[in-house]
Amino acid sequence: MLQQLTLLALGVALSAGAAAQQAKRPNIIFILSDDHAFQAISAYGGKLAQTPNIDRIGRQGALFRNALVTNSICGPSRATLLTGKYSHLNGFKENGDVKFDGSQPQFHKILRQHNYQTAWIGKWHLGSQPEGFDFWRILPGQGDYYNPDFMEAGGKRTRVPGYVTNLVTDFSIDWLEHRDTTKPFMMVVGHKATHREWLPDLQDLGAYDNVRFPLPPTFYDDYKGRAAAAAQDMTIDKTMRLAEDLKVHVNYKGRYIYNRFSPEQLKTFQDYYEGKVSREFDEKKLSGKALAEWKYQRYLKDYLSTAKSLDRNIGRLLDYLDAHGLAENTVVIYASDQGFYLGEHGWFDKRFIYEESLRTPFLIRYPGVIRPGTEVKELMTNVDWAPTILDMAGVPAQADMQGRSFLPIVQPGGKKAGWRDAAYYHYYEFPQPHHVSPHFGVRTQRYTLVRFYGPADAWELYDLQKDPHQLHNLYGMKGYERITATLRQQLDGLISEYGDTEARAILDKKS
Ligand code: SGN
Ligand code: CA
Repeated sequence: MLQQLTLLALGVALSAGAAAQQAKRPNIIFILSDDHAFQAISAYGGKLAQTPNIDRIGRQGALFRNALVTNSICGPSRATLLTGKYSHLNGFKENGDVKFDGSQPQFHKILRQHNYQTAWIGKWHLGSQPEGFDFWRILPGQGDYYNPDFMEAGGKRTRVPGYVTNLVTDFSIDWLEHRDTTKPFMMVVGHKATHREWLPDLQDLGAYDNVRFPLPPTFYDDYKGRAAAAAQDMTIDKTMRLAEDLKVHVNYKGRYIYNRFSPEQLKTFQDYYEGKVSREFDEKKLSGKALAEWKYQRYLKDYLSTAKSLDRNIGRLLDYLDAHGLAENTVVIYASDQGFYLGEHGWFDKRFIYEESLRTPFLIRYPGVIRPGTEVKELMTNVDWAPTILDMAGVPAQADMQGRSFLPIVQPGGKKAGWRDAAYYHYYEFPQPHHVSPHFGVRTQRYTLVRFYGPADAWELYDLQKDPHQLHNLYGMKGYERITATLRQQLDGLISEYGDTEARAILDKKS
């Protein structure tokens, strides 16, 4: 009897403890933008633009210098966030026509089982509809910048007047306003910005007109010794379209994105792009390098003007948290689905294992746990995102998730021993839309070793310390035999660890 009573008392004590623990469980907001390059974020030292609100997250928390993605395109990155798994296991390797299998385990479903209220708002881009959220309201496909359609559970699809970044923020705040306040929450805010074709909000048109951006040192890369880089179709010079991308004499009637504009929106837009940009283009009569450089300037102006609204809206969300007493107990993460080229190697787009698209911005504010101004150099990848979020909620990660919680390495006095010293990457989508040869590889603090397969069938090796711009492929060069063998061993180990049988077969067959 006594024993029973003691057990009972213990049970009460435990559940009170669990309740206290539960009360402390943080809310989590994951802001996930699209194609936003770290070079365009001032917290990363980028000089191109000021991003005071994104910077604020890092200043009050941590900034990751080596946050890498495992497959640098949109859908696959989101599928990895949801599942904590590489593309070959979650089944979403390319954007294409594939549909994400939403019946599989995902981090938000686990949170929901543990009493979290969950939502995904904004860009989703996974072909199928979200499963297992309390609420979702998404952009169909890539979504539109102006007067976009939104979809909700039950298939309701409505066109909403306004600019996409403002709307996604409005809907996110609206969900917070109406949430069940007895539960902690996890919300993903998925932005379309800064995806191609880079349509800024009307108020930001011309925001960078008086700026001349420096050409990246690799703008005129000749791709010597790099067959895949030479074969791509993603240069500003040749691939970027004057009309659709840079809005020079757009066929406004013929393009569906402009058919969605209201007459007032269209007028403001045309006043700028016809009256100013296209007129300047006509007057200059550029060709050759001068034209490529003009395109680069216009690209950055549109891209950064689109990002300006993104930063402003992130400020709006942070202000909401402040004003409603939520900032202290809410983790805020800002990340992009991958990095992006802003003229490096002459490119826009992403896909390659090279630095600008491999590394993605990642900043996190976690009051009371992460010390303000923390900088993390360890290799973290997007398979770590789901296990980390579960860890923050005090929930064990599902056993077959392939990442690890990074909380131990980001906390004061962080335990860095035993953290990964090499990250694995595998990109698949070929040939459309940018003709980037599939490849897999390994990235350590200092080196990248990559195996391209498909039409460009070759190895590449880079020493990031000596060659941060990755112009010199050292593979097969004298003096690099030992490091190549070490990296090759690491690559083999990772392929086995993650169970990438396709990569294994390619290595076994051809090398
Ligand atoms: C579209 C773009 C491509 C871009 C992909 C994938 N072309 O196809 O430039 O690489 O999306 O982007 S566009 O003419 O339609 O803009 S992702 O972010 O969704 O992976
Ligand atoms: Ca993207």
